[in-house]
Amino acid sequence: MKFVDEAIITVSSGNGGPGCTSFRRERYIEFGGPDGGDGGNGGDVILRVDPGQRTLYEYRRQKLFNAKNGASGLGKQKHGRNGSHKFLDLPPGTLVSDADTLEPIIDLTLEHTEHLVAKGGQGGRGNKRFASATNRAPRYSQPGIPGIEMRLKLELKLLADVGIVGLPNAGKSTLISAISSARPKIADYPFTTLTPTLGMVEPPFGEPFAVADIPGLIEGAHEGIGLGIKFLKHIERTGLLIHLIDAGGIDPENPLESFNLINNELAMYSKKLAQKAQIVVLNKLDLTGVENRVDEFKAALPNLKILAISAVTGQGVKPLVKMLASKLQKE
Ligand SMILES: Nc1nc2c(ncn2[C@@H]2O[C@H](COP(=O)(O)OP(=O)(O)OP(=O)(O)O)[C@@H](O)[C@H]2O)c(=O)[nH]1
Ligand SMILES: [Mg+2]
Repeated sequence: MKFVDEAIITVSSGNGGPGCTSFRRERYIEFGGPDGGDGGNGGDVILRVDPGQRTLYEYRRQKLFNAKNGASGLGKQKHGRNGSHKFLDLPPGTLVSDADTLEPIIDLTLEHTEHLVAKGGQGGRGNKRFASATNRAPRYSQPGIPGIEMRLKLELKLLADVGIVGLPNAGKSTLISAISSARPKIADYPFTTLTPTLGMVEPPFGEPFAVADIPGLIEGAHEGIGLGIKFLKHIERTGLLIHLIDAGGIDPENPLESFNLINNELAMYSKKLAQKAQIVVLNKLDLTGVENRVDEFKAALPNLKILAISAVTGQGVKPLVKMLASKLQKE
């Protein structure tokens, strides 16, 4: 499913440096002519497309991007140095708009390489430029033109790398809250989540990746029962699934009941979903008495690597993130 990753940032181009008022001073010449140089131009803010980037993650962390100011002009007709440009590297597919008017500015695609969004202010002219036949010694030089500040809204349609599947109430939304900055509603009743939420996860190594929390699946989801079917379609395109199970709900008589139910729903929906790599995760390890259930579950699936976590206390969550990162890296 395509999700929208968003960031609002502020960019400002550099101020133009002021022109200089100065007069030549040489030995034996009492009144030298004007020799004040121009101020440097302020740097521009330029958007660049970087095909290697996939998320706006960086732009959620850093919010201010300034090009440098132009330097003042100097005597002896020296120009001030131009301020350096600020380049922002963005992933292809980023829609950039003015955050205040919501007017679109540019939809960056691979065909665009660079796009100037905020031009730097021009440097002021030095007094040398104002010399004329009637005014041989102008005492006037221009100030630089100020740069422009603007707020940009960045939006990127993003494909989730990992989908979390499981029964309602398994703790899917709690898990995405534990591993990303997403904050979906969490509550102790089924069908709390009605629409998918996307969270960006920053693992200790490798690239940030996007995880989708979708509404819980129930028996008959593939036939359209519950909310499931609408969202099964979307997780078909993720690289990896987390199959999340409430360990407290494991039936000692039939430990794989809910695990099989979900897998059956996935398989009935599509072969592709059934074959997708899964990480099986037992949640709510903090509840008293669940350890036995975890053991029973593991004993029923001896050949599968199964993680046990508590999305609430964070136990086992870091190893899960590392495992996701390394599986995604291998893809
Ligand atoms: N004790 C304990 N409770 C948990 C844990 N994870 C989630 N819960 C609780 O389980 C309930 C359901 O959590 P959610 O995250 O809303 O579950 P969900 O899978 O997103 O549910 P749906 O959106 O309805 O499919 C909430 O009361 C959570 O506080 C856990 O690790 N330990
Ligand atoms: Mg939920």
